Amino acid sequence: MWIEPCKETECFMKGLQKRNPGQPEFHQAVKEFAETVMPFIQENPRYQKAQILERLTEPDRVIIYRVVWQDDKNNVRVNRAWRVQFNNSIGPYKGGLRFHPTVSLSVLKFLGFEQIFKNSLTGLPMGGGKGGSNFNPKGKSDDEVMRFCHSMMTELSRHIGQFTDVPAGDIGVGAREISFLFGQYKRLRNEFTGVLTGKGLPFGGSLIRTEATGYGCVYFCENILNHRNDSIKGKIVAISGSGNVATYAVEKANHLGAKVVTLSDSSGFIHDPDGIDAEKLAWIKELKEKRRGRISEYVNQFPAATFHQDQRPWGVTCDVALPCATQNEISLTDAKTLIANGVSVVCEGANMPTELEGVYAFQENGVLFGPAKAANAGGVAVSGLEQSQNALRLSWSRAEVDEKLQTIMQDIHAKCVKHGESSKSQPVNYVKGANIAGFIKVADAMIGYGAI
Ligand code: NDP
Ligand code: 2IT
Repeated sequence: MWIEPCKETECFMKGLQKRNPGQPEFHQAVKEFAETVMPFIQENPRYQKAQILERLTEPDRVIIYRVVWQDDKNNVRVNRAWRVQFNNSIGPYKGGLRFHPTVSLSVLKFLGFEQIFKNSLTGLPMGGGKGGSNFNPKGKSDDEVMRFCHSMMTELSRHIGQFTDVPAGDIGVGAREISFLFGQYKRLRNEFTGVLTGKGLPFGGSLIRTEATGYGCVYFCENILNHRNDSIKGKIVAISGSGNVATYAVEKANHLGAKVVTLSDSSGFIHDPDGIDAEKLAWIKELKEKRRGRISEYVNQFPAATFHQDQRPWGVTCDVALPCATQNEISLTDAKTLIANGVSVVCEGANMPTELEGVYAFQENGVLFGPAKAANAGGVAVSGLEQSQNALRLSWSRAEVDEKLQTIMQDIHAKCVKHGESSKSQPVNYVKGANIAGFIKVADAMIGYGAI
């Protein structure tokens, strides 16, 4: 009997929600994708016949495991960790590890799902995966973080490998954590391979990987503006977050002549009308990377700025907004405020920072909206370049990697325009463009493999 696949997003989503109860973030990510890709699938019945959307939304496998470690007082502590190996049709699984108390299967499935298409957009041979733990690194000593990472890798090492699955950083996982994780992998396997990316420079890391997501996001924003015969130069920019992605987005926005007036963390945001220049940024990097401090401390150092407790920066008037903290940090209300204040471009440095209704509001009001899959792909792209360098046993210069990153972001922009521009007079639908362009490569590979 022929099983008719769903032809409508609504029908498809009903089934997906039933199969995956209690996973709202995963539902949200799939809905945004299915809404734009379903019409394309209908125009190309071979995708429908092969049930590609049904297959793509079911991970290859999910590994769930216990991580036991001891704190500084010798208490035994228990966390849960996951690795979602979503799809390896076009290359080994690739995607970050997140350490945050809010990490759940739903969050990691949304991230892993989006990673499939983001990685496809980069043009590099990388499948999609994501992992992490509900471990909270805040307030933990370096030794505690080390013991947690070593214990986590003891299990994770059975499931990853340079040709199988190559994790990297994400929220709460930076240079310190990647070093602990890599050290333990090397010890367990007696093998020095590019099993992780975002590694330190002395042990196989790539130049520009630290900067890549923030830089790439601003390059993508510049591409969007250039397509409209405009540029970021002289624009007022609001950025959220103050971690890896946010700080390097500030740096590149400054390089290109923009003025960044906000940053934030989970306690609130700072507004500096004079702009966060290179000197202030150096102070923030020291605060965040070395002292692991809070963004509120900025106003003690730079009194012209103000701190707004428990608020997000979207009420500040800006031309460009770059959400670089976490998922669902721009609500419909925030989007309406940004629109009312005249924002012209929103580019997602974080993953799924805009609620779906917010995305629709931006699009309906002519705001150029660069979705995460495209706009923050620079990080994983340079991870891919790190893998290439590891395989070749050599290191490229800063300039070489930066040039490749810029080319990749330009190519992604061109793919979005190809599949998302209906006419020259209409704004490009970057959501549609990114989803369809990312989908085609993965779907064609899957069809080639047969019913797997
Ligand atoms: P970091 O851990 O370096 O920084 C995260 C920042 O976001 C911190 O300022 C943090 O504040 C804030 N934040 C985290 N959770 C919340 C929350 N629930 N509410 C408010 N603020 C929050 O992470 P990254 O900069 O690496 O990641 C930021 C975003 O970019 C994430 O969405 C990530 O998935 C995405 N991304 C990261 C890439 C990378 O290469 N690192 C690549 C592509 C995307 P606080 O310290 O108070 O928690
Ligand atoms: O969301 C992301 O793309 C990342 N956290 C980076 C993944 C990677 O493998 O570099």
